[in-house]
Amino acid sequence: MKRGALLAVFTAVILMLSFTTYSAAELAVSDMEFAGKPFNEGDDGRVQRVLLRDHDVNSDNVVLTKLTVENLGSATNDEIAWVKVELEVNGRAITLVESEGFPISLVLLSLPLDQRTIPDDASAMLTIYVGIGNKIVDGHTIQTQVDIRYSEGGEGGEALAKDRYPEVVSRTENLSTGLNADLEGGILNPGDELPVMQIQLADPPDSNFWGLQVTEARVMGPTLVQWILGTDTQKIPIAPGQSVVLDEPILAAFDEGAGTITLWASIPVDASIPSPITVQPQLDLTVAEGESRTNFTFSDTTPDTIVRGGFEELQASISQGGTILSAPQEGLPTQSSLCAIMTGTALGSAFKIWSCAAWERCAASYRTWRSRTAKAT
Ligand SMILES: [Ca+2]
Ligand SMILES: [Ca+2]
Ligand SMILES: [Ca+2]
Ligand SMILES: [Ca+2]
Repeated sequence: MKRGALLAVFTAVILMLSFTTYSAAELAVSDMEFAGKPFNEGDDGRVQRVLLRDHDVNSDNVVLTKLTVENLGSATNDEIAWVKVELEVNGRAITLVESEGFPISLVLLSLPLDQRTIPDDASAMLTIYVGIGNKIVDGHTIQTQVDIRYSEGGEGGEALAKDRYPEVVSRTENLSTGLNADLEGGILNPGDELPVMQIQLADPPDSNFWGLQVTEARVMGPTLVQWILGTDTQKIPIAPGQSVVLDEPILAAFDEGAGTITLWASIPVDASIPSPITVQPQLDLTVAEGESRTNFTFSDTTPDTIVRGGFEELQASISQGGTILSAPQEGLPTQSSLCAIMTGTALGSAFKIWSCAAWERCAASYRTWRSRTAKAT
């Protein structure tokens, strides 16, 4: 063999040996398959965890030398407020880097050795956190990929870990809302306070701990009506026709929960109602989740009617829902007392409290009684 050929073989062997030597340092780097909940505007949290494990026959520590983190997802840096990479070794967490976006390329050599060393046959956890900005594109994703370079003894190595489950950004306004269609329209008399609209609100799973609060409301409807907005435990009067910022927001739903906001119409006892008034309000709500605000408009689909109370309106008054009436009462005959007297007479007993069903039954008996009386006279 010629001298030149021998040299080539020798060089090749040296190269092979050096390559083998280079890949001998082996740090097991594995993505922990962290899957977070969707991020709303302003949310933050972890997106990827990577386990770094030294497990070999040598007794050398592993020293991290370079770190690269890129985002393979569709979210741009405009949607990301910050990125943080943390390394936890022996129960001690060190922030390796904080950045305004991706990619991160970091030479670790300037960091003290104890902050980037994984002791022989020990493990460490690398965690990537992101903070989400306020302008996001719904459905965009964050999928990080970490590239780690390290040395062990005199050798070096490199490993990649790609986040198996991308995280998604989701706009706060994706909270689900709906008008309760089961709330029927009915009749309102002076003195009544009845629910006329119900809005269901739900906060889908997210990375924050905020529930939903109504912070501002406007009701467009008859000015005669006194509007009350709230829940079973929190009721706030709302002046008609103007946007009202609530001093005390109404808690509509807990984080990732669902709840109902009710609009009651209260008719003053002394209201003058020369002719029936239709109540079909429009309700504007501002719903806050943390710092995010979303506006919604709902229109009542089941109108109610306000009519003057009294004997002649009895037939129109029977569709009230859920009212509890006490009867009989002294003084001028009201619908409830008349009805109680009629039914009481018919059944030969006295009734103290009328449920909705009893009220309708009583109204039916009254109509029967009236038609019989009319026939008899
Ligand atoms: Ca080792
Ligand atoms: Ca993930
Ligand atoms: Ca949410
Ligand atoms: Ca939430």
